[in-house]
Amino acid sequence: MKKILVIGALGQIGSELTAAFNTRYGTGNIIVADINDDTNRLFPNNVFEKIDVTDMATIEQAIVRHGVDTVVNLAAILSATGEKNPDLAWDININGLLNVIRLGIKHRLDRVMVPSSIAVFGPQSVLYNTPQETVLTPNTMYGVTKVVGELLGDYYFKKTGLDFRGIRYPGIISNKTMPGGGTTDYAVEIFYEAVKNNRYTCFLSSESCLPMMYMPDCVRATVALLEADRSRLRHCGNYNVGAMSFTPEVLAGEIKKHLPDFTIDYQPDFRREIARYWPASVDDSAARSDWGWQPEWNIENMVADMLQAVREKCR
Ligand code: NAD
Ligand code: AKB
Repeated sequence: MKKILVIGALGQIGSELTAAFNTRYGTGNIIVADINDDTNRLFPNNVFEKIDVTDMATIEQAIVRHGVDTVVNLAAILSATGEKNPDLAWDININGLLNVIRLGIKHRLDRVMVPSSIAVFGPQSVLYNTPQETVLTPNTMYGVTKVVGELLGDYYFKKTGLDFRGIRYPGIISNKTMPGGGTTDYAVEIFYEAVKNNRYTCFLSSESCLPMMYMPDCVRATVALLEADRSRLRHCGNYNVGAMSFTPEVLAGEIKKHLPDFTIDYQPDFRREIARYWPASVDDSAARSDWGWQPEWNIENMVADMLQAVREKCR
């Protein structure tokens, strides 16, 4: 891993993962790419490439021009947006991923990372302590693309030796860049509404329990898997990782400890149906034993930290 191309670097995860890469590997070794321009000047000191992940030629030019040996592809359409535009979700999540895989094989890249999601699970999956290896019958196009992505990574690893890696992220909670059209987005929005208005109307129901993770843990997990010795990895793109699980009601209760007048009400929409078949918690024993996964953040310290950060942002 000497030169890393991060595609989709301006999104919720990319904006913080790329900053961590800059610190860890050196800004000169990280090529920032996105379909959008870096108008917010998130990465003024990195080389920036405007790349549409569905356009293989522009990715290949960047790989060759910069001597890239590792690609982290974060470009995706998430669950809620994917239900509104399933063709676009397929195009970006699958054709984009195939471009990265094909170029990884052609240019003999050291490794390729593409995240998966708890969205791979569906009505036939066990909902509590969901095993890594289980029936995967997602009922969203996003989930379908994530299952196919995991299978493609596994297939090309076995056929060609391409070192494909991925984590099934839970809902990611963060305060730098807003989430981009998912079902777990409520767990970020709630903090901004709590700080600004002391109230929040939730699009899930009070009892929708989902696995979640705070961004510092997400970054640590991603770096740990990326750096892990391949010989210790028994899986490719489908590592379950857990950190905390809660319902909107429990999260609101935790926020109330800091803001006693905070109130929540519920107007569930189509996203409640998506959440219904996602796990409440996952069994991440493979990640723990293969690459030492261990979460550091729980609901209590995450809520305290989020409220402080969002208060400062909204000042
Ligand atoms: P995001 O929507 O916040 O960011 C995606 C980025 O990709 C954006 O900057 C967008 O401009 C860019 N992009 C979109 N289409 C593109 C294209 N055609 N070419 C190049 N760039 C394009 O998403 P995120 O939350 O940062 O997710 C990153 C990855 O993690 C995705 O694979 C997602 O499925 C996965 N994931 C995220 C979460 C979460 O809670 N954030 C949970 C599970 C899995
Ligand atoms: C979404 O809600 O779509 C994402 C995810 C869990 O993959 N946050």
